[in-house]
Amino acid sequence: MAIDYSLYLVTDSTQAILGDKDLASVVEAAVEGGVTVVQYRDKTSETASLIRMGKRLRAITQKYNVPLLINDHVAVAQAVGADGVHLGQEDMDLGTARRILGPDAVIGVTANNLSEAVVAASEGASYLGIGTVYATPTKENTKSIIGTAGVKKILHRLSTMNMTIPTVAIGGLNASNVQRVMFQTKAPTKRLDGVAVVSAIVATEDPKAAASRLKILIGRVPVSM
Ligand code: TZP
Ligand code: MG
Repeated sequence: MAIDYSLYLVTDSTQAILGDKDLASVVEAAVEGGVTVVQYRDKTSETASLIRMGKRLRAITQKYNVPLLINDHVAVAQAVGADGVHLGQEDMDLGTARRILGPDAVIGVTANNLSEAVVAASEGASYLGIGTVYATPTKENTKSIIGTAGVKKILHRLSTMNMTIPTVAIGGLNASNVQRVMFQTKAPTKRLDGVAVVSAIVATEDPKAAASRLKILIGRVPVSM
């Protein structure tokens, strides 16, 4: 089944981003607004609580027929029946995750640079999360800010290598820059399949409206081009 990566929601359970809202309600509203993939990312909760919330998110994503991926935790993905996982460079290696989850699992990998992108693509990642595009308080690692130029460079290399792997950009993306990121990074045979956002949806009072606005923007060529 081909996945629509166009508006990829990454969750955050911290008070700073989620506030007092219920994560499952935010995810449901976001999916109603047009989010096409959900990644459950929770860096602090214990396994039991990850599984509890993961199961709630599984029920919601199943209802709307949207894929659910789990950040970092392959065992949690299995326990909740998620479609797959998203792995950073510091997480379980792709081959091991693939052996555990099987050939049909969706396994995404974060790529901060050209070599990480090419390695993950050739080792059978299902998609790449490319970033960090812009600095963001949601993830404090300013050394790997690559900008639109960095994203474009990676897409060009994948394009020249005829690598058709889906790609999403991540990091500091919001309604004021997603069009630019989508359209200024295009390579001859390769463009971003979508954008991944955390705070632009999770930190808003109206996640449904935020998602539907982003969805419109990413499909529309900016007037300035
Ligand atoms: N990986 C690179 S940046 C980032 C992740 C998970 C966080 C992006 O958060 P936001 O709020 O969409 O900038
Ligand atoms: Mg990780």
